[in-house]
Amino acid sequence: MLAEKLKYIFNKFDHQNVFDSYEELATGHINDTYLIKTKERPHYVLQRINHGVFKDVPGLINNKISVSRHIRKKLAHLSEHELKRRVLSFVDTKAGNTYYKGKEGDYWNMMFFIDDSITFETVNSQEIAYEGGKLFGDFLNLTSDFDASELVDVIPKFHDMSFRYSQFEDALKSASQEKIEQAKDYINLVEDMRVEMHILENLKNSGELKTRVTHNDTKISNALFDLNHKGLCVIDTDTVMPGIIHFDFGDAIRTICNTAVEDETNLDLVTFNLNYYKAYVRGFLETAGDSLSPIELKYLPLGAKSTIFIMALRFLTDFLNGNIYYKVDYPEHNFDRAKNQFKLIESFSEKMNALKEAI
Ligand code: GN1
Ligand code: MG
Repeated sequence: MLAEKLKYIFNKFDHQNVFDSYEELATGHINDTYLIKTKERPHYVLQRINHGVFKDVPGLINNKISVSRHIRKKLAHLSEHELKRRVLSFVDTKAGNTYYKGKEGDYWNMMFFIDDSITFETVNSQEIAYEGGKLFGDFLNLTSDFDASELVDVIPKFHDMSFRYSQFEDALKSASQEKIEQAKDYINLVEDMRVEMHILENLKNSGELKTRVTHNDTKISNALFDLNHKGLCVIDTDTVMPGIIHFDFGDAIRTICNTAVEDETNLDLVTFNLNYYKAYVRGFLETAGDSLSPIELKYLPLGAKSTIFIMALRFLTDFLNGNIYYKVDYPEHNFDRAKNQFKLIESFSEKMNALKEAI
């Protein structure tokens, strides 16, 4: 039984609490995440890291812990209580390790659950967009003096467009004729956007856009808010590694400004909300602004477009591959996600001029 198993693993970690019950936190597409409730509190978040996707799990956990430690030092002026709500705190195992490796070769890590906090899958007010901007901007600002070369690349080339195109091309070679036919308009679109979608990678490779600590999964559901909807803490730091800031800016935009969830199938509901964009940009620049160079700033709108596109491309590729990467609820789930993201790009592109002005 899962409860027994989770209790067993929970008790491998160093705490004084009694396992009471668990809830699956099922919004992620890769790892398995559980809220572990204890009778006396605190509650914990116990997570099995997908080691098929993440090849160096100890390295990944080390990344997360070092970045949290760095942020904690920078926020040392806060009270202990406040600090616990503003940055993730990880729990070691009783054996003194940062993770527990189970008999089946699974890797588990655990952190404290932050009480009285909420997340949003979609945004329904400018205030949340603004708070999200402040939070993700602050993450970049607080880590801007962290030496990114100390972090391992948990997924090499994660946001390299050329890598995602080559995975897509491989998928085209092995996909069924039926799937290719089904996706043909989108396949053509991917081809049409090829040059524009490589601009950021070229600037990164030429050194014009610098590499620094980035989160790489800044969807709005990875921002924790307090009950008054004020930003608290950035979570899900599994993909923290060196990168350019544009995909952090962009992934927040991708999820904040979409008027529907990522897998909404009624595409009429999927539009790009310009007011949320403006609110997000305001918050983001308030906190990250000082640590951004003029060229980083200039390419933020393209960062948003490239992030929506890279997700569309990855979902489409996984659909063509027969769903080998993302968790899916039904066979066409990845195709529906891809269509949704392509629709968002269309709506985004119609508003591109206004978006540039906002920066
Ligand atoms: C995956 O598992 P989750 O939901 O935290 C993916 C992200 C995508 C996201 C789309 C390691 O993140 O890149 O943006 O799904 N993570 C990985 O919702 O591939
Ligand atoms: Mg994630």
